[in-house]
Amino acid sequence: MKQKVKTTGHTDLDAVVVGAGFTGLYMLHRLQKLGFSARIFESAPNVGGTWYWNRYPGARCDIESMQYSYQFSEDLQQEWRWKERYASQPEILEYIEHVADRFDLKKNITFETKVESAEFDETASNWVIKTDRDEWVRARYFIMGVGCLSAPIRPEFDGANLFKGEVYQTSVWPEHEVDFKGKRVGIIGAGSSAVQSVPLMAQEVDHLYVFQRTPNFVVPAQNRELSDEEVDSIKSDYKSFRAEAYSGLTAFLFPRHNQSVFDLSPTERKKRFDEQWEIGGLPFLGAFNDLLLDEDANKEVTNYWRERIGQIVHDPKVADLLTPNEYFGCKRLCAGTDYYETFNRENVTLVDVSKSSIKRLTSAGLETKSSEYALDMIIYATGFDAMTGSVTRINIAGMGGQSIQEKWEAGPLTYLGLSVSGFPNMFNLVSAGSPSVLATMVTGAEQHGDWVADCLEYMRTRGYSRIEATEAAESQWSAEVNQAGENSLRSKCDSWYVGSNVKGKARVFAPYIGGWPPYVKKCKAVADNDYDGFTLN
Ligand code: N01
Repeated sequence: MKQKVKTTGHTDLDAVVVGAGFTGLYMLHRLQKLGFSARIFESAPNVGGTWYWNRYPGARCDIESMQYSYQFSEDLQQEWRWKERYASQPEILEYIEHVADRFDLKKNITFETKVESAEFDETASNWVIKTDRDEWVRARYFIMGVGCLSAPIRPEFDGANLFKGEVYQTSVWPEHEVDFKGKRVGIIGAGSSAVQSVPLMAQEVDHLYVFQRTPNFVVPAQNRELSDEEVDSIKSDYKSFRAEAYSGLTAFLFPRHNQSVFDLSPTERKKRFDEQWEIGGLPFLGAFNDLLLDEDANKEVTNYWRERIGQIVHDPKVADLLTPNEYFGCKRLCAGTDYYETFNRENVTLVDVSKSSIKRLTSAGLETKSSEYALDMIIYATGFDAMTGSVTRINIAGMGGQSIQEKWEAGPLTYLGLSVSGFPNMFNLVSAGSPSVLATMVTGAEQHGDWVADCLEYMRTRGYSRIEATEAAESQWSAEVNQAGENSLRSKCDSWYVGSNVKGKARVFAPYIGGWPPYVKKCKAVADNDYDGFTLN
């Protein structure tokens, strides 16, 4: 395809970074420090990325706050005091704002500006990037920090435009307060966003209908305030704490028992599960070492969950509907607070839409195949075109005008997740093909930010202007990513990890599940080996 690159009315930059979340901000920080000219384009009016948009009631991180934060600056991690074990969305946003101000990043961020397209100019070896403000920017490097869960999706129901009530979506929640009082509210979805918001909405609404198609595993978060003692203890040697986390499988720390489910008797096993339930949150995954590898071991968790839900939820039919019937850990484990308990409230109804699916919306509410629900408000908690959607929603054209949509038609092809053959000087951070969502996103942001910054510095000192992954390196790495996915039970059910929640999307387990340490080692080896697997010129 012929190149259609405009060359007038542009600014010249070393790098354009897309997105002012954790990833984009750290990338900008590194580039600023190295003296590269760089600019972030961010569609929101402020920093935060996914944490800017997901401001629905109860939004909270499922990684502990002392770990879900930057570690590049000892001063920063010493001066910030996290309040709770799991930080709430407002607190995380406050933290990100603090970081942006402290490291003087906002001067190089253009807010409320969306990157619509990026086209590689083969002659000049740079990218022409167009925004929705009709601005052209020419940059040597095009770097995406667009996030894994930032392309919201919403099912298109017949009659959606007829509904007269209020409509919200958890992933693009408004800044103004939403008043639930006295209202009949329907929430569609039963993933993490619904799990976090349902218990809080239930306390306000007249009646809440939860439209559930697939039940999830919800472990109590056991959130609490952090004591001075535990904060001080970590801060007294934050470096070692971080190093220990970094050496673990997911780059965040929680106790993992190196035992099979079947190493313990049924009584001891139940005791272990009970202990993990009390610890709460994602650490439940560390109860045994074969939960995500062995089907029989995995079934033991489902049995435990059934028993637990049966004890909490009074109505056996509701308990049964809430009991997951997929592999534990296959969909991302949800951490909630009083989620199952909420279904004991008289003003909460669980509506099973697995068989009697949502048929249409009407001016007065929602109709399933078997019933009608009069509603004042509908909330979509229906998830994201995860991992690749935030990339493929930008019109990116690489060598020969090939689009990223064409390139990734059968699933994401990357080298180390970072780079795509045929798309020189483009980097895609903390996304498909790297541990990303399976590790701590903030730690991933720093590891990728450092890798790219070092790479750009390497190129600058040697006078290179173009870097591109070879097809061979890309296909080898992509095969490794796919193989690791296939080996895990996590790829065996429908989920956003495999893209099955988006109609027509190729089913591929997108993040790299081979573990954080081997991934970091591989990235380092590539760099140490003069960017092995890349062509530089
Ligand atoms: O999205 P989801 P989410 N009719 O895709 C349902 C992160 N996150 O926003 O499973 C009826 O998990 C769909 O049903 P089904 C976290 O990584 C983190 O909740 O496809 N239902 C599902 O129940 C998380 O995993 C936190 O059958 C329909 C729901 O919508 C990820 O974001 C908090 C439907 C979507 O669930 C995504 O979570 C929040 C239809 N037509 C989010 N279409 C933290 O704790 C879809 N659904 C950090």
